[in-house]
Amino acid sequence: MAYNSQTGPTQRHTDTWQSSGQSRFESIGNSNGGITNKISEAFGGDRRNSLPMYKDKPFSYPGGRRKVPWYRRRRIIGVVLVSIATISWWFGILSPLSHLTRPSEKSPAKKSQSSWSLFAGSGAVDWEDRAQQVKEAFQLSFSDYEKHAWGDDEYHPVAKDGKKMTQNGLGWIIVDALDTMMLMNLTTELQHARQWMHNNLTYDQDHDVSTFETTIRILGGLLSAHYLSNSFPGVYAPVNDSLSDDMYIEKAAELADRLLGAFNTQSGVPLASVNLHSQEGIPSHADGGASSTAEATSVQLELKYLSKLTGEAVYWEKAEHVMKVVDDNAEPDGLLPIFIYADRGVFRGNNIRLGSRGDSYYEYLIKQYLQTSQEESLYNEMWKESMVGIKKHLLTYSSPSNFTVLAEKQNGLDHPVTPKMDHLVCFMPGTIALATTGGQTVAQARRDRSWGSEQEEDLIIAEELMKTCWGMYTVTATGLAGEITHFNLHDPPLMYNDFSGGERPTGPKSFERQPNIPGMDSRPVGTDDYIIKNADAHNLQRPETVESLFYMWRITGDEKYRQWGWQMFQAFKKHTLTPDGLAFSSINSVNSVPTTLRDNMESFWLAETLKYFFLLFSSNDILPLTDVVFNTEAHAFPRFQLGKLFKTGWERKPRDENGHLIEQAKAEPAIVSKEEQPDIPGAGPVKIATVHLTETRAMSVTSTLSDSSSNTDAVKADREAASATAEATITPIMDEPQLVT
Ligand code: DMJ
Repeated sequence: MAYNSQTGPTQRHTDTWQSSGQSRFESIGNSNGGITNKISEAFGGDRRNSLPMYKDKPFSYPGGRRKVPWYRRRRIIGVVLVSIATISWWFGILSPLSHLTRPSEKSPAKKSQSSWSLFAGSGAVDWEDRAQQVKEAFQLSFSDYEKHAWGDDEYHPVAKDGKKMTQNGLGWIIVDALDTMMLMNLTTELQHARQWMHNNLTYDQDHDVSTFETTIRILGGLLSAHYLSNSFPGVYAPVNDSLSDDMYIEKAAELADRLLGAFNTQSGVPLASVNLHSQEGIPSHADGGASSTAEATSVQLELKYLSKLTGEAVYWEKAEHVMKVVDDNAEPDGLLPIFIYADRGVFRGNNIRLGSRGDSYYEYLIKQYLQTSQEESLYNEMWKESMVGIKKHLLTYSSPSNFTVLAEKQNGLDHPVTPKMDHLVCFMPGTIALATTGGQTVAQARRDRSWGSEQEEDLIIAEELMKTCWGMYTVTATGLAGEITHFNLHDPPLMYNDFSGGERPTGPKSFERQPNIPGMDSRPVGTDDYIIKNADAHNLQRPETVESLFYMWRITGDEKYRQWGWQMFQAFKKHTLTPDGLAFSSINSVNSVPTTLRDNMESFWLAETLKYFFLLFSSNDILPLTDVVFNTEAHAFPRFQLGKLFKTGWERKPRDENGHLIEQAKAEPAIVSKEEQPDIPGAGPVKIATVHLTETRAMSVTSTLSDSSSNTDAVKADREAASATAEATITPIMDEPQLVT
């Protein structure tokens, strides 16, 4: 499966891929479901018969018992509690004299609870009710948006207004939320969304969008909606409208064809943005025109699934080829700098992190391996290499409590670590656990012959990092994490590889605070380890920690992860609710109560954060981890077999024992002039004109970039500013609603 950089988005591999020979849009126009037939062929006809266990449950699952939502119930509950307390007091249960009459209540057994005693005995917890409360939070957020900004791509829940990216809007919020509505069985909301899509949604709009964000949120949302509605007919919010379920895949294919324009570069690495109408790629306005590594390498699950669905090879090839270009750089220990030039496919600078711009590269390595049913071993190999690199270079320990920290190397692997974690890094505990067991429970995986000390070790890393991410929540005044957390380290830093096996430091066994007694430290556990700078203290309703809690719960079965999630959900309810009590917003500081709202609802609040809360509290039978992969925006795709139509179209270049390419010592002369390498001391301004683009309109943006991104001092300043969130909260495209990667 050779990559052809000249292959345009409309060119099809009709012979190889058994296309109908018609344009897709012709076949889509056929309401008899030509595309559906193709799809069921691609997956094998029996797919629809293999429904999971929860198929037997009623549609109202998992809740439906409660008619009054929690936000209306609060007052009722308050009245009931006051009444119970009064009656109890009257009859002596809480009476000051009760100890005289009810001594047996003070059983010693009640005192000897585990370190998680706050939650001990939680067999009685009604998790279905908690899932129902998450569903109600979604309904609240969504109905407020429906009422005040329907069809807009951004929403301000305090001002009660929104904004469209384009005249018609791109469905940024609606499409991202489709599969959450399905999983929550929100039929009315889903029908409304489908009607809007049918009447309004077109991607032929003259607008520049982020290649990555549009792929993970919109393409991912459409594909997941297609998967849930077609593979589980009648299960997830079955709708009763006249619209075809093919709508999702038709729009997905149309959108993907437009996005492919971003891949028409000399190397095949996609440009940061693309114009949906002209289908021309556009380089980043910052970062020397380079694309983010994570962005270029986190479109593969979506495009490959689309290829599998449609039988069209072009999406698969374009996405897969990026992986080859990246891997041909043979970066040491599988750790990649966070920027890559789309023209030559070489990295820019030496900044290495698993936070913004780096994160989902690693996530998509292991998920590509799982997506194709573990048939493409090279992605697993790449993931494992990265894990070795993470252990060797990035894992360190906080002082004084020894939380495991997944730090950054901002100036290359030979330089000291920067003890900083973006909240984004918190996808890692769950992803490591997923990689370790392949999605099985630990108990199941331990029975496999392939299980050994490496897996046990990785599982401990997952558990320890999970603690670290949870600590980001417990140390703040609101119980919510800031955007970025710094750590105090030991001096000199203790590194993971300084220890072996059981000698490794571990974080606190418990987060329980000491009672408020003079002389005792009653501050939250980890207070001296965590540093949250004022500029980093905002909370954007991000999902990564609850995402990991969901994986950790499913994989380990340890209920503390559900309990942490419940505490976190309550903190969101308490501190991010708008003054009218009808919506939720991101907030300015996790350390000041009462909170001030940023007046923005991110689309991933609906697509990811609330979905993961819902799944964490729901039955494990919903979307078993052994059957699906979630994309980086929490959209669910099925795992599938390569089958006859697909195969891995590339091989890794051979390396020596040190990971260096054997043929040419890291040659492929990536001759990068100083002009183009602002990370090199003394380098001058960057001209985007030096990015050699094929068929793009890049030449129209030849202006010299502003000083702030073009010289060494400024780059350093930029890096510091990253700490002040500039990189974690980007707005890469002008006139576009805030996009947070
Ligand atoms: C989401 O859009 C995705 O999870 C992405 O990979 C990272 N940023 C946000 C959520 O924080």
